[in-house]
Amino acid sequence: MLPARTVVRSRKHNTHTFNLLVAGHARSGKSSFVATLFETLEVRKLHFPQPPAPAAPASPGAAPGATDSLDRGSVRSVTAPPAGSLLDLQLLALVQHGGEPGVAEKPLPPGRCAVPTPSLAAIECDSPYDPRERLLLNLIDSPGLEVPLALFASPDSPAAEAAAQHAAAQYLAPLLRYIESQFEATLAEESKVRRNPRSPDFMTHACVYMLNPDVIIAAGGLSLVDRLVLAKLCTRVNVVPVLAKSDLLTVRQLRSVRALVAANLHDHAIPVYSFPDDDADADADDEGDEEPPVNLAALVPFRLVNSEVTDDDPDALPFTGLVVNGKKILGREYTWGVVDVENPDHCDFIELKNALFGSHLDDLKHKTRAALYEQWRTERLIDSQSRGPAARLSASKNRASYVTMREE
Ligand SMILES: Nc1nc2c(ncn2[C@@H]2O[C@H](COP(=O)(O)OP(=O)(O)OP(=O)(O)O)[C@@H](O)[C@H]2O)c(=O)[nH]1
Ligand SMILES: [Mg+2]
Repeated sequence: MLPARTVVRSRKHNTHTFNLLVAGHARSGKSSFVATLFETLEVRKLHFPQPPAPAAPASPGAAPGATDSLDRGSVRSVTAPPAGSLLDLQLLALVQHGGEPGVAEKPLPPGRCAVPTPSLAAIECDSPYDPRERLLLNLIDSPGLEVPLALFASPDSPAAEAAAQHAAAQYLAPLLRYIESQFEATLAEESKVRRNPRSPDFMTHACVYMLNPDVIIAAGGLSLVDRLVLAKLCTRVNVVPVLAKSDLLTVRQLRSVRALVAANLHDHAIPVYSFPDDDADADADDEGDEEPPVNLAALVPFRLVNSEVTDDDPDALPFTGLVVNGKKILGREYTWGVVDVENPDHCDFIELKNALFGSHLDDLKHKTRAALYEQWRTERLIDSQSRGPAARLSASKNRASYVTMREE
């Protein structure tokens, strides 16, 4: 079992906002991961943003380029029924939200999207790590990266390199626009004369990056497109690489593909999120703890399997999961057996979830603000200074406000 984090004890739950982006190869299971993850959460409430009133003027501090997802100022909350299934929850949400079941919104993002798309509702759930804490989750699905397999025939040719650069730039553009618009919104909030201490945390705290094993095998490791995408993405978000569809690999394939990716990340100095071993001391002192701590760094890239959506009963709606021996599990069924997503012997889903939403949540949020946001902000100010007096004025206002904030 993972060691408990230090928590501020109070009768009221601590609520941590966490914004998780899911990106990576096309058809690798990004949307399935979002749906599977959602099924494992103890959902308490769904917070649907209300559309802004049509006549309302734009707020003076509104960030240029900020997306609709930021307009969460007015929110309608929907409480989950006790031990409700996803279907119950969705139906309840639809009814309370005034929608028509079947045609109205669902809390999850759509399965396919042209730009990064957050879940329609912020998901308030129990921390899987500590029941005294709550999470306010935004799960952001995104379009897939098409890795041009034709490039692998002669990967070192100038033409292949140019094509890889082009594919990476095309893929990155909407992702970076999304992540940077959240930084922009944070900067706008910080720059207000009267800052809202309850301003939501817009920033993207982590990105689960899915790698399709067949693409890795065909390219003999991380392709140039992947390396370019990952290197750039890592400058803006904490990237956690995962090996998608690991149920399709044999034990030996899994071992070699995983080692290959880990070696490529190291050799090309791609700064993916490195899991700090901050629990080591606590564990050394804790002799009563029977299970050894999980070495998360050694699990990168995490082996991932998502649940199937099944519809065996013609009278029932399809649902994420399957029924085995009368019991609902999240998994995939084969002629030779069943992969259980939540069984750590089968894949690393639980370790990944515990790391993101539990043991490393604070560190991911801290790195986002202290390193990634600060880096973006510095670049943004230098850029606006080089663009002329008007931009310089706005940059210096930002800086002054930021210094004041630091000193407060
Ligand atoms: N074997 C296996 N198949 C999976 C897994 N996860 C998803 N799939 C299947 O892969 C296909 C694509 O899944 P999606 O979740 O739509 O993948 P995606 O990455 O969102 O796809 P795009 O949005 O089109 O890029 C579907 O047929 C899924 O059932 C997995 O863990 N193992
Ligand atoms: Mg999808």
